[in-house]
Amino acid sequence: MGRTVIKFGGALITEKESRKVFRPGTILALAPILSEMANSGMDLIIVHGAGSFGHIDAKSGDLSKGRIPGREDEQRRAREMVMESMNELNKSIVSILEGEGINCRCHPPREWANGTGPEFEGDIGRFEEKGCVHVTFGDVVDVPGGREFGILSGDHLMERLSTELPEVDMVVFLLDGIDGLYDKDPRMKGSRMIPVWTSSTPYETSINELTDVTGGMALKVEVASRISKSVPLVTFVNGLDPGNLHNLLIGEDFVGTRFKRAKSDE
Ligand code: IP8
Repeated sequence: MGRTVIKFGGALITEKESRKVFRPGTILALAPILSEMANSGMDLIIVHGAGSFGHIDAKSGDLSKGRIPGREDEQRRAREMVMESMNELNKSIVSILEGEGINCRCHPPREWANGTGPEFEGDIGRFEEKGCVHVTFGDVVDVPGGREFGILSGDHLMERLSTELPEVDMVVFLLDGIDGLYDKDPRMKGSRMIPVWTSSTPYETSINELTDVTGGMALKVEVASRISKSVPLVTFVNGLDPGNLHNLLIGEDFVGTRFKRAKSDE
């Protein structure tokens, strides 16, 4: 069995609009499946988003812009708050996973990563150790130069881990209650799930500037598309459908969006 990298989207694991409200039920439902996979030899890496434990406070302190002269104290407080909240969220997730018999090893990015975006610096080799499920998350990190700090998205961690670790053969983005990527807002009448996505597939998405400081669905699609150049199976599936995730992980038919390279990209 090769390596699988899974992202728990922030909207799946928290109430996105209400500051620091964790949704334990979603992880409780997924944990037995992940435990079964990890304990039958699958090398698993979990990346989780921040949801309302990170985006709301990061937004009010404008942390993604880096140091803003005149707002240093306010930004320092916001950074400390986001780091503390992310520790809390990570602890809540890991304690559920460990309760299902998963041996977790956590890698808070502030301790090993520097810079934001897909080119951040940091030793990814630490995720290669066998015998445990590695867990990391979107975080506030130091940034070289005058910016001093910024927000490293879990989606950019997904990209680097999926494309640089050896033998990654499956990448899964778990979404909140939708079966995959839709051609337009899934709440709109007539919207359709896209079963196979290539770079020429049209779709529309919007970003909620109030609750998202990284890139929302558009960033996920961009990252998934780049990962699909080197990983055979890259998917978006419903994080609220554990049975479907199980099918995907054991190689059976599943419902979701599969990212493929367009012929013109080859
Ligand atoms: O939710 C953002 O990570 P993402 C991290 O994976 C923070 O984009 C702290 C807002």
